[in-house]
Amino acid sequence: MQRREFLRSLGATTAIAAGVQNLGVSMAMARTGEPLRDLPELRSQNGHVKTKLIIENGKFQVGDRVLTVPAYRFEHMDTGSLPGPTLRIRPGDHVEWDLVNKMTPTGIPDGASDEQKNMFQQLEYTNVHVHGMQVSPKPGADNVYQVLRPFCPPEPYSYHVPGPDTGLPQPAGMFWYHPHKHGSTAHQAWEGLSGAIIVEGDIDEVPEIKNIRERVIVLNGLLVNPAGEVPRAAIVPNAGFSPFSPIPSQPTDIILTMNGQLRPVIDIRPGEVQRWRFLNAAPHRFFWLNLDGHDFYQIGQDGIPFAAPRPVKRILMAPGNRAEFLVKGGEVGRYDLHADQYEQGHPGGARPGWVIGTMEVNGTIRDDPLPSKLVEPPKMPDLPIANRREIRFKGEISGNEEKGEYVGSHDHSGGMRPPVQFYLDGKIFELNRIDQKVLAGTVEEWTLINEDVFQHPFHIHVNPFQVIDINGQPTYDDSWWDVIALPSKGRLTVRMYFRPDVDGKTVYHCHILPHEDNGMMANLYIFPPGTDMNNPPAIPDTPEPTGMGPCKV
Ligand SMILES: [Cu+2]
Repeated sequence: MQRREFLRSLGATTAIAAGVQNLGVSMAMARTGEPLRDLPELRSQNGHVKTKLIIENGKFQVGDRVLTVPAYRFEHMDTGSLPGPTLRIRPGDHVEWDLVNKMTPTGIPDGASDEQKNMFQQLEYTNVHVHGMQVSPKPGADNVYQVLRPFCPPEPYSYHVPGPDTGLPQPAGMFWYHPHKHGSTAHQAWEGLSGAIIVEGDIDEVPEIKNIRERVIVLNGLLVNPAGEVPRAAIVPNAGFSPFSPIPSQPTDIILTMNGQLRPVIDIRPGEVQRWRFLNAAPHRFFWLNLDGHDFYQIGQDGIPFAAPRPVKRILMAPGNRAEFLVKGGEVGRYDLHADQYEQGHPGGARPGWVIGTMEVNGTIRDDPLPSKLVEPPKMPDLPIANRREIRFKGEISGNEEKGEYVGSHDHSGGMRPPVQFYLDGKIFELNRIDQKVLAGTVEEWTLINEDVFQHPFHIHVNPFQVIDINGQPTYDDSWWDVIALPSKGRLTVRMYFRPDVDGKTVYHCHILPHEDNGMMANLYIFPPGTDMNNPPAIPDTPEPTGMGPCKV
């Protein structure tokens, strides 16, 4: 099939599936409208958390469906939670958890090999990433190169959350954890494997915030087939051939949930101020949030607080983004919370609009104050720009006819070449190719060039960044981000400070997780301060994961 015809047929099947999706919503009406639930939580005690993070298959009622998916639980919990339970900590805490993988395959086994490829594979292999946490990426800590096969011995992870003693404490806000095993990241996100990490600190002491009702809200995009399982092939709702997989997909449906619920109800009193913390844990879908009749007073982005609340009508959340804001209840009534239709550049068309929940204003009138100022946000150090880089994003979608330069030894060695690939600087991910070498303690500017219509969201581990310009226009905005959607066929420049006390090998990638799994990821090596960057030491190879299949069934 010619490329253009293929894209046209993709558009057609997606349109059919959109109808199926709407049908799914109306059928589910009977089960919507439950009060928004609070997720289970584990709070650090005396600066410490020690638990197990267990993944186990379970059954979950979502709308009128029963989903069979793997879910996270902490050691003290009897059953898993969809999405996962919340971890609540403070700067300076030490977190230790052992990851336990009891995932069992649903659907067609994928014939996992132990070779890392840039395609969907090893769908029950996992690991865990603490997104936005400014902790070491080294083995034993936030190491995304680790691979834990099912029913193998638990994998210990331990994180020293930067405290005030570092001079650069972890900001107080919302972060999150999710699987980051290359090849199964998207699949496990479609299953809802994700959980919030709340870091409490200075902003929690702001008088107008301190005692108000807080809601931790995890948005998921769950991809389910009629059996209530996440199919092993499709990545977008379509009834035919999936562009992301070599095998035909099943009819599927994406459902958007808040804390695992379809269209839940959030109650608030007239004049009451609540604090809502939103995480977009969906692998592929932007949420363009707005609430009928109400403004949002945004107090933080990607876990990093603002100096003062910013009133906004809408907030755009790319996959991986967090937005924290205050909402003040208006007059008694019901107000829908929307994820508006959004054109994120997908060849299948705009993602359709959804009502994801409802706010119900009821009860005794009060008049809670909104804060006028918050806290002192982290400052970009006044250092010369040590390096300027350009990173190019390009995929075999969005109307691109030509292919990028094909680099990637694994796929040359006889492995199946994925049908669609996504490139950074013309290359697909390669475990032991170091793409960028940086020096801890320096400031750099990276210009991110998007050659696609698709708004690839850039994410980098460990250190957040500020956006200096978009398409050459200065932003004059001191917000910090760890995920930023790139403009269609455009560019933006980010300024990053590589904190001096964290070094090691880690990654940057597109946070559209099917793009990441299909190659749009690269390695970053952060050398410790004092390294001679003209003659840096050799970097040892990251060992390939060894062994195949589960340890036992
Ligand atoms: Cu992308």
